[in-house]
Formats: sequence, C-alpha cells, structure tokens
Amino acid sequence: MDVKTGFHQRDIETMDRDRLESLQLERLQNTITRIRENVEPLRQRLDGIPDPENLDDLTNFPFLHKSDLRDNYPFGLFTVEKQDLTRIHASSGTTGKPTVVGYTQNDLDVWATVIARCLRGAGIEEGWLLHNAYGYGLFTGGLGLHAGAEKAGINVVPVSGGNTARQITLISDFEPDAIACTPSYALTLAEKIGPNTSLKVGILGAEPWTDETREAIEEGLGIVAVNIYGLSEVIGPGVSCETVARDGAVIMEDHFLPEVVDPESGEPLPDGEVGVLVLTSLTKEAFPVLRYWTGDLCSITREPDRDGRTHARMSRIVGRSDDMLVIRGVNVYPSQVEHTLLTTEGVSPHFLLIVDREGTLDTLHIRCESDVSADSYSDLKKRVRANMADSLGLTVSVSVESPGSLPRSEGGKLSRTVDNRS
Ligand code: DLL
Repeated sequence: MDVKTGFHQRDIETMDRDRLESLQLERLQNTITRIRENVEPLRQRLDGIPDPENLDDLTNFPFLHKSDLRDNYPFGLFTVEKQDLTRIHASSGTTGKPTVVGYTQNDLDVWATVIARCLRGAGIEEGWLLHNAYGYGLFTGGLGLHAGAEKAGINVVPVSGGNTARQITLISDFEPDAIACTPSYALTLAEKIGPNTSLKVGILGAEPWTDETREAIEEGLGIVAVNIYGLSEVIGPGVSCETVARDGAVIMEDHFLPEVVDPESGEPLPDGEVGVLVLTSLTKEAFPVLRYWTGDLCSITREPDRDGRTHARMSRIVGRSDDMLVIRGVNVYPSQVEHTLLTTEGVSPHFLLIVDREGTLDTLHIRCESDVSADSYSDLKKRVRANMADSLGLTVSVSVESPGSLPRSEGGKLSRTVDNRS
C-alpha cells in the first residue's frame, strides 16, 4: 500500500523540544490566568496555588474530573458567555446528564488544525476523498473530522454513522481514498465489502481496540489503519493520532499537555510506564481544562518519531480506570481479553464479555465467533479457556458461535461488555 506520511505544519510538528516546552509554559500560564479570572466554581479551588514557573509546577494543581462537569452542568465551567460560543457538543454518558463542551471560533480553528495534522500524518493527501462515517451531531467525531479534513484540502463525504447498505453503495460509487469510523464499524464494513475497494487509509478511534483488531481490519479492508484518540472534554478527536508509521499516537503537544499519573496516588509516572492520562489544554478559550483526569490508561514517550516529529507519542489505551472488571478479586481489562482472544487461532474479532454473579461468585462468560468448522468448536473452546487461564489467571466459561451471531457495530461505539452484577 503506497501511503506516505505528510505534514500540515511541519515547523510546529518538528519543533525543537526546548522551544516547544517554553511555548507550553507560556500557554499554561495564560490558561491558568484565564481560568482564575473567569471560572467562578474553580477560583476558590485554585486560590493560593502559585502560578507555575516551570512545567513541573503543574503538579501543584488539583485534577479536574468528569464529575466537575456534571456538577456545573451545562455551562458552569466555561470562560465565556453563552452568546460568545460558536458551537456546543455533548457526550451522552451512560447515566444522567450529558457532558457539555463549548467552543469559540478560535477553538474550532485550533480543532480543525490538529485534525488536519492527523489526516496528513496518516498519509491522506490533498484532493483525496474521505468517507466520514463518524456520527454527525452532538458527538464530536463527525463534525470534528469534517472541519479538519476541509482545512487540509481533503474532500469529505459527510455520510455519518448507520445505514450500512447506503454506506456500501457510496463507497463503491464515489470511490473514496480514506475512511473515518470506529474500529468496530470498520470490522462491520470489512465483512461486507472486503479488501478490494478504493480505500487506502482508515482513521479509526473513539473506542478501545488492539493491534490484533488492527491486523484484522487492515487485512479485511485492505487499508492502513491508524489510531486517532481524543475526548470531548479536551476538544474531541485530534488530541493525538498515529502516522503511517503506526508507532504511537502523536499528541498535539502545542495545544494539549500530557501527564501520566499513578491511578491510585495521582503522582506523576516516568515515561514508558502505564498510568492515567491527564490532559491540560493550552490554547482553548471557551472551556479550558486544567489537569483533566481522562481515566484512560496508557504510557507516553518523548522520543522523536522516525519522521522527525518531536511531540510526545502515546501508546494505545490499554483500558480505562473505570472499565476494569474485578472478577473474583482478579483485575481484568476488556482489552486484555481481546488481545488473548485474537491471538488464539481460529477466533474472529467479534466477542462479548458477560459478567454475572452466581450466589457470591463472580463469573465471566466469553462469547466469541469462529469461522472454523463447527466440528472444531469444542477444541477451540478448550484453547480459549486455557489461554485465558494463562493470561488472566482466571477460569472463564466460553461459547464459540458461528459467524454473524454476535452484535456488530452499526456505526457508533460498540460496547462489548455486559455486567449483570450492578
Ligand atoms: O470519542 C472523540 C473521538 C471521536 C475520538 C472520533 C476519536 C475519533 P468521547 O465520546 O468524549 O469522544 O469519548 C472519549 O473515548 O476518553 C476514551 O475512553 C475513548 N477513546 C477515544 N478514542 C480512543 C482510542 C470521542 N483511539 C473516550 N482508543 C476517551 C481507545 C478511545 N479509546
């Protein structure tokens, strides 16, 4: 596949680290001043903490949590009046009120710029056609990718999520070069259209996925699949994105300052160690976030990438501090289960984890699919159980089912865990 990485702002993307860090410090100081002056609910919390004189001083500041957004629903943490906003997005939490985020025109410009970097870095060239199957609406995926693509001179088909039959027709008729959607939806499409299409690149994210799933998608759709990461609270997609090298997602560090901290103590961890990603926005106007606790677990490196980018890169999200399942005292992340499943020969990348409680005992049942002949199901089941016992240290029950038995993504994020205990 002839896909080459490109730059949208080469000078910034390859900026000397010392210069980058002094820019970050200056922007951090401005962000803190902006919050102190304009965000009433946080003023008291930040009171008495001296302004940072270097980037390490950031650790003197408290974390901001999702609950702070809920407590100040809908606009309480914004620095501008409602009439000065240009756009509002929201993410629908599983319970209660949505998380609401706001943007000024300048925020939207920054967002489009970071997405333009993501798309160019992933090898999408000016004049290419991008089939954008992220949902348009309150979700940040559709409109976020859209504006960035336009900024980079990429044509967009704003198809949004859902209606797979129509998506397939459009892919075959319009012959897009690239697609943006969730990895689970890429799997759905791969099953239906296979690898022989015009598509060369996929910009996939918004939900956790593993390298094994990437392999299945790259083979199934015949594309280079890069991982894009982001969250509404910080801006939306485009906080970081892999390049064609697929060697960690480059964090747009001139706009977002990353820290990785210990999930229990909140203390900073050295590069390379897995902990909770904490992000500070450096240029956001309407809704700046200081030390936002993403809950996403990953590690970061500050080594330059092979193409000379100097911004930090983050690993895949290995789990969320709140999606960890505790089963009979054993901590299990769904991504570990996914990894073990997909390295077991004969299992296809579709599965569902069902957690239950029988009496006082937690149980984990894994439903997975295979395209091997049904005669081999019982052998496969044994191998999955043995591999899970090895990798998780947990006895699980397993059912192997025929292709197409389990739910598929219909466009959005696919939840693969059902916890019946709560
Ligand atoms: O999912 C933004 C987005 C849209 C990212 C399109 C990428 C592509 P939220 O709905 O606020 O925003 O959900 C954010 O999704 O904290 C992670 O837990 C998860 N997430 C996002 N990207 C990835 C990824 C969008 N590449 C939450 N890998 C985040 C793993 C991801 N998890």
